[in-house]
Amino acid sequence: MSDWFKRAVVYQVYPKSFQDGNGDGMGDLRGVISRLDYIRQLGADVIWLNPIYEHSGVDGGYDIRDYRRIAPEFGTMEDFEELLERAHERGIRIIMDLVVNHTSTEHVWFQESRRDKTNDKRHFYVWREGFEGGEPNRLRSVFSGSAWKRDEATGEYYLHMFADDQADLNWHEPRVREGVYEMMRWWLDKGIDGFRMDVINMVGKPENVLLSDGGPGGDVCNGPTEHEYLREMNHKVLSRYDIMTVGETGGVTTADALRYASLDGSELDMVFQFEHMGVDDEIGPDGALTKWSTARLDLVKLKRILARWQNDLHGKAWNSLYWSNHDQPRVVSRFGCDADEASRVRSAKMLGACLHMMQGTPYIYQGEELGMTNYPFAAIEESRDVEAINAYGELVLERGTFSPEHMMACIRRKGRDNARTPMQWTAGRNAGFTTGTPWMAVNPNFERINAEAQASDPDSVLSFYKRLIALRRELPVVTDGDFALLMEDDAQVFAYIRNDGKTRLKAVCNFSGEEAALEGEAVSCGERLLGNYPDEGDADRLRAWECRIELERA
Ligand code: TEU
Ligand code: CA
Repeated sequence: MSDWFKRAVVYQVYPKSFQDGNGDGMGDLRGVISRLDYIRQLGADVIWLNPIYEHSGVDGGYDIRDYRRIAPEFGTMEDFEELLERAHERGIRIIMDLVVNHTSTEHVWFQESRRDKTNDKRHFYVWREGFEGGEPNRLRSVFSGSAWKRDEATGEYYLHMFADDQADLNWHEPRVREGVYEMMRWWLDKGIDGFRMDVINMVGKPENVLLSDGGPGGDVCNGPTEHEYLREMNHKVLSRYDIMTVGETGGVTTADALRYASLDGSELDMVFQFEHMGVDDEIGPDGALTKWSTARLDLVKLKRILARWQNDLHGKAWNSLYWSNHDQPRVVSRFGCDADEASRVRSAKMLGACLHMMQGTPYIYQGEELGMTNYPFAAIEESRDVEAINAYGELVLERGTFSPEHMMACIRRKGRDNARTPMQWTAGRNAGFTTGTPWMAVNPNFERINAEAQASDPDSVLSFYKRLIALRRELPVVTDGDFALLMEDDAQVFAYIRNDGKTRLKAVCNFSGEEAALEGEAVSCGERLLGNYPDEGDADRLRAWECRIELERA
C-alpha cells in the first residue's frame, strides 16, 4: 500500500472560476492546462478538480447528468486527457470529484426510475409514499425546505438531501453500487490519481429516518451500513490502484474518522471533517444551530477541536488540513482580517503557517495562497449559489426570521459565493481571468491582490505559501511528528509543538490584531525558520497577527 498521500500538498481548482481559455467568461480545462506551471511553482503536487462532468446547472456541477462526459463549457474529453498528461509530466497528480450520493434528475437512471413503480431502476433512488397527503416525513434538505419532492408520474416522493434537482441514489440497491464502481474504474483506468468523494458519509442512510410516518426524520450521515459500503468499494476498486482518496464527511467525530481514514487502508486515506468549520456558527432565532451568522470565531474552541483531531488520529488514521474550499468563505476574511492591507497580508500568512505545520495533508483552495478575500455582496441578486438563494427565500421572504440586511451580512460573511469569484491573476482587465464577460463578478480588489504582483514579491502571501510547502518537504517532522497544544486556554495565541523524537518544531500564531504575551514553552527559543515580520521581535510577545515557526534539534 502506498502512502504518498501523507506527503502530498493538494491545490483545489474550481474550474469555472479558475481560468477561462476561450473568452466565454467561464473557466475551462484549457485554462487549467495553461496554469499548471503556476501550481507547480507553488509546490503543490496534487490537484483536486471540482466536478467537470455534464450537469444540469443547478449546483455548480454537483448535479451530474452523465458521469462519463465532460460538460461542454469545460471542454472535451481530449482536453481532459491532455490536462492529465501535462499534469503528470510536471509531477502533478489529479484527483476528481466523485459525486455519487445523488445525481441530477436529468440523469438517465432517474429518468427511468421516475417512470413507473415497477420500473427496473425504480429502486435506484429513494421513493416513498406521502403521509396523510403531505411529505413522507419532516426531513429537511441541506438547501432549505423539505428533503422530499412529489413526482407527478407516480405520485410518490423522492428524496433530495440537496436541491430538488439532486435526487439521492439508493445505495442499499446493489446495482447502484456496482454501477458506481464501474464508473470509478472507468476513470481510474484513464489514469486519474484518486477521488474526493462528495458527502460520502450520507450513502449508508439509516432506513428509520426515511419512513413515511410524518416523523421528524433524523440524521442521514454515518449510518449503519456506511463502513460496509466503503469497505466494499475499497476491496472492489480503490485497493486495485495507486491512488489517494478523501471523503467529504460532515458531522464526523474523531471516532468515526478512525474507521473511515484508518492507516490500515481498509476504507479511505483521509476525510474532510467539519467541526472546525462550525466555530462561528450560531443558535438562530428558531433555536437551531445555523451557519447563517455574523459571529467571529471562538479561538479556544477552534484550538481544542484541531488539537483533538491531531491527537486522536496520530499513528492510527490520517488528517486532512484545510481552512477553505468552494463551500466556505475566504479564510482571511473569516478567521483573519482583511480590513487593511498590512493585516490582510500578515493574517493570511499566519493562517497558512498555523495549518501547514500540523500533521495531515494540506489542501489549498485556489486564491487562498494570495490571501483572496470575501466579496462585498450588497443584494441577493448578486448571489449565484442555490444554497444562499434558497436560504434567503426561506429565512427572509417566507418566514421573516432575518431582515434582508442581516441576511446579506450573513451571506457576506459565510456565503459560498465568496469562494467562487474569479481567480485574480493580474491587475489587468477582469483580473486576467477572461477576455470576455466573467460569469461572476471579479472581486474589485484584484488590482491590489493578484498572482502576478505576488509572484515577484518575496514578502507576498504567495511567496510565504511557497516557503511553507518547501518546509514541509524539507522537514520530516511536519509529516511524522506528534502534536502538543500549548497555552490551551489563551484566546489570542494558537501555539503547538510537533515532535518526531529527533526534531521539535514549534508554530506560534497570534489570531488577533493586538499584541499577545507568550508563556511557557511558547516563548521563542529555537532557530527561527519563518515568520511574517521582517525582524525577530520580542521572545515573549507576538505582534498583531504575527506567526513564528521555530526548530529545535535534539
Ligand atoms: O457539500 C456538502 C455539504 O453539505 C456542505 O459542504 C454544504 O454545501 C455546506 O456546508 C453548505 O453550507 C458538497 C459539495 O461540496 C457542495 O458544493 C455541494 O453543493 C453539495 O455537496 C451537494 O453535492
Ligand atoms: Ca471558457
